[in-house]
Amino acid sequence: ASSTARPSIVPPKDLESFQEHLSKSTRILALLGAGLSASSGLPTFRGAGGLWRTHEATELATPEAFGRDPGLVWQFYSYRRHMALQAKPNPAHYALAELAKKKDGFMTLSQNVDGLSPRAGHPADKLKLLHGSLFDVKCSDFFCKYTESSNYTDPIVPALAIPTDDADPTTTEARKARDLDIADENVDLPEIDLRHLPQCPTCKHGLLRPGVVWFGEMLPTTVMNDIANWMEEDQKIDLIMVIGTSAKVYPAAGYVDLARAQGARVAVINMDKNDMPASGMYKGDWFFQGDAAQIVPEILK
Ligand code: BV8
Ligand code: ZN
Repeated sequence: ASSTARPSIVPPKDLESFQEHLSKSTRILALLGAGLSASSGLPTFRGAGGLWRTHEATELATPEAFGRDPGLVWQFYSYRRHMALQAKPNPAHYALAELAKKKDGFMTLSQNVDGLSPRAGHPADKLKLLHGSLFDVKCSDFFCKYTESSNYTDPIVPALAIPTDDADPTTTEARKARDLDIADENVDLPEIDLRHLPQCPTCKHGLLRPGVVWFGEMLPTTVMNDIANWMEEDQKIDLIMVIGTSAKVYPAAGYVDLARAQGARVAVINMDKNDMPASGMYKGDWFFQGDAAQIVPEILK
């Protein structure tokens, strides 16, 4: 592709005042959401084609859903693992990784489970994955402590291979179509035998589950503690960049107001002005509208 730099979409005076503040900032946070990976080809959640539009969120991203139908939930996550592995980090992932290497007091809080920030070389000690990762797996048995990180096997087990047409079998559409087929009962639904789902190698009877935080689950305590230590009361925070997120999911979204309470100025990078909740965050000091993949490298340059 031609390397001609696309014309800047950042208003020059905003860019200047932001970069002036950034250069003087020592303690900086970034809160990342699905919009950051949109340009890498991964669907967001709420937008058009978003995962919560094409799937029933509560039907898939909860412990109850896994208890009820682990095969369906694993198909959903196996499909997302497959898509995330096909995707590549975009210039915004790299620009944030570079900033993390350069600025000692910079900490990234990511809601994304797609593994793209780690693949962009983002220093691990400066990247807190609030909602886990598609590539971590752990035992679903409460007492078993088995966990595995960086499991990139695709499909994770043969039974979870993606259908050849790359179609996602867990969309509401696909499930309705199957239900309709079953209605004329000459279709045997490819029910997945639980024994063919990922099994725990340690406790022998637990099913492995995706190492993501589901709705109703606590965020990883180590992550919460690390962030609490970093945000210890007395230290001022100079800036929080809120990148590609509708900031509706808590406690992740709460970090914006916490940062503001410690003096942080707020820079919002989002494709869509209206999508931002009219929360405290909205009174951002800077609002850069457009594709994060284009804006982030520009404002961090
Ligand atoms: C907990 C992993 C309790 C799994 C995820 C009522 C009120 C308040 C809270 C609640 C409530 N009811 C329930 C709750 C709690 C719940 C919650 O917040 N629900 C919301 C929906 C109201 N939270 C929880 O359940 C959390 N746990 O509360 O535990 C507890 C406490 C103590 C003890 C025990 C239990 C756990 C939440 C974690 C859920 N897991 N992910 C998976 O991925 O499958 S959440 C998932 O959805 C993401 O991680 C992310 O957090 C969220 C999606 O948000 P975004 O990333 O922002 O994506 P979205 O599509 O919404 O927005 C994209 C944005 O980008 C848009 O603004 C768009 O304009 C913009 N954009 C698009 N393209 C671009 C772009 N911007 C720039 N460039 C582009 N190209
Ligand atoms: Zn186990």
